[in-house]
Amino acid sequence: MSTDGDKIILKQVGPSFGLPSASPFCLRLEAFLRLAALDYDVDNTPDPRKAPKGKVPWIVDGGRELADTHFILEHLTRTRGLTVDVRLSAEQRAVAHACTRMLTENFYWVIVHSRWIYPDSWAPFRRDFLRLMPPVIGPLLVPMIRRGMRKAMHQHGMGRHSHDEIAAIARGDIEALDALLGARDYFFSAGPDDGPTSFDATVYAFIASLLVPPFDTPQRRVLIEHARLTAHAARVHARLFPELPLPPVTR
Ligand SMILES: N[C@@H](CCC(=O)N[C@@H](CS)C(=O)NCC(=O)O)C(=O)O
Repeated sequence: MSTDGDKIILKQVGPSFGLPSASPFCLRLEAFLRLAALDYDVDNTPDPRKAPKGKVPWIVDGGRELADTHFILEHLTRTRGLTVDVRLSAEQRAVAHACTRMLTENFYWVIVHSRWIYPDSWAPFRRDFLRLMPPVIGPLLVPMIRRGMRKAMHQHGMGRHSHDEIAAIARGDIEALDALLGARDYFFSAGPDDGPTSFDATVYAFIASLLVPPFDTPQRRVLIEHARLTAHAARVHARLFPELPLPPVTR
């Protein structure tokens, strides 16, 4: 960890499943930091209870703690005068905003279901997740976290649907993103000079989080049908995390 007060410190859940973080929100933020070429150090902490809002990720910037990816992206864009999104029109920003909400408030729970709830993926997910936990108390904490996830899924509403209905909900979000991307390399790009924007980083984080962990779930099978979207995730990953080649996607 850096002692340099000017460097951003990213507090996040550590790497898992071949991705830089087990958490889609942490992945969103780190992808953004890299896209914007900001200098940062990572502090992998598995305990969201230490976070200002009890959730990961959060950052320390100039000694100040800041939570929530939405507010962090806004803060960094404003304080660093970032230009990663300048090529987007007002209409494109509005669509990106709505789709970001779809990913963070709806699709996130599709991912949670595929990891914490879907019966066939539970054993392999538990095995991988345990590696992020402290050795002795980890196995005791995991059932408690799973109970909390079930409760949160129920309160959100996603947890009241059947597995097939959750796959149908995932299909709606996936088809919307796939249609919006079309044959382009990056969202809303008009040609080869248009690189990724913060929206590409966000879509990448949530799509890769369902795609890469090798848990065979109905919603992941739906995603694998959409080659343009999965290729987009691989493209963004290769550009932003070249040191960590994406593991081959297996069924
Ligand atoms: N709105 C937050 C959501 C972050 C979030 O839900 N993080 C999850 C991990 S992916 C978390 O910390 N969950 C722990 C909990 O809810 O207790 C953001 O955009 O940063």
